[in-house]
Amino acid sequence: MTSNSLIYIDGKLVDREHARISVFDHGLLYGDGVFEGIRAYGGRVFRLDEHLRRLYHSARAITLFIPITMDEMRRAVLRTLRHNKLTDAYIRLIVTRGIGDLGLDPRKCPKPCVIIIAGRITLYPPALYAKGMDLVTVPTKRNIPEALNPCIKSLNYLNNIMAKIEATRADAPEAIMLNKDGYVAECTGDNIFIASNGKLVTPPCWAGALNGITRAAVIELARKKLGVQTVEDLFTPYNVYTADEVFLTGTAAEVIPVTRVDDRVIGAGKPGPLTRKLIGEFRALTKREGVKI
Ligand code: PXG
Repeated sequence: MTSNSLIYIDGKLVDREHARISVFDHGLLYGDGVFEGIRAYGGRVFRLDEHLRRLYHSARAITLFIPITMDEMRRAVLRTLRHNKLTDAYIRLIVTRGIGDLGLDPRKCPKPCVIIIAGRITLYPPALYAKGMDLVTVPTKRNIPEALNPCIKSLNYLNNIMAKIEATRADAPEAIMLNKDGYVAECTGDNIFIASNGKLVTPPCWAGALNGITRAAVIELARKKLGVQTVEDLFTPYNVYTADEVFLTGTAAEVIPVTRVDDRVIGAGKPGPLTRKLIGEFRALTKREGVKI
């Protein structure tokens, strides 16, 4: 991010050095808030309305009232991008519960805080797309939906951070997280797909996966563009080890091949044909779609 970047806070664009929030903000004190990670490609914001819908749904689920309408939020995102002269960018949208006291009660937080940061994105190295990445299954289980539903993109990412630490210790860039029943849920910041016998499978959201925007786009592309049967279903690590192809999807990663999981070689040990086609289709989609900045 450049040093002169402008951050949107509650309707104002302020210099990065002056972009501050209170130590009494419950976003900091309790991880009480929601967020989105969005990307712009070539002057267009990819699936902006889908991201906004998910943000407002996450907020509703935690009874957080966002003080501006979705339309105003859309305009605020575009304005922040324009003022930062960004055409290819990563956009972090954050809504915190706002300033309260040193107690959990959100009723003490009268005014949620809306923050929009637009900057550059850190991507996986290109070599990983050519060779495929190594994953490990980590001991930390995905949050159970009955406690904190993984469909809520909340500011409390400790569950994913614990898993990420475990992956890093095993020298892997991403972790497979299982749900409490031992089924594959997702990764720390990406959704997972397996391909077996020409069919694609991804875990259903109720099994502990975020309703990924890239995931939805890939399901659509696989069905409509490639004519590949794509279903949401439960599967286990065994199904991952014995799949023909495995890949991850996410705003930062797009579509990224996986060629090793827990020391098992996946398929032929290199990115498979379906994965490669989807990488191409997804990149083409990001070039032709999106809300103009
Ligand atoms: N699962 C989780 C837990 C996520 O946080 C995804 C899946 C993929 O969803 P989308 O909608 O992006 O296809 C996410 C999204 C980062 C970063 O900086 C992480 C995400 C998005 C953007 C950036 O690591 N996670």
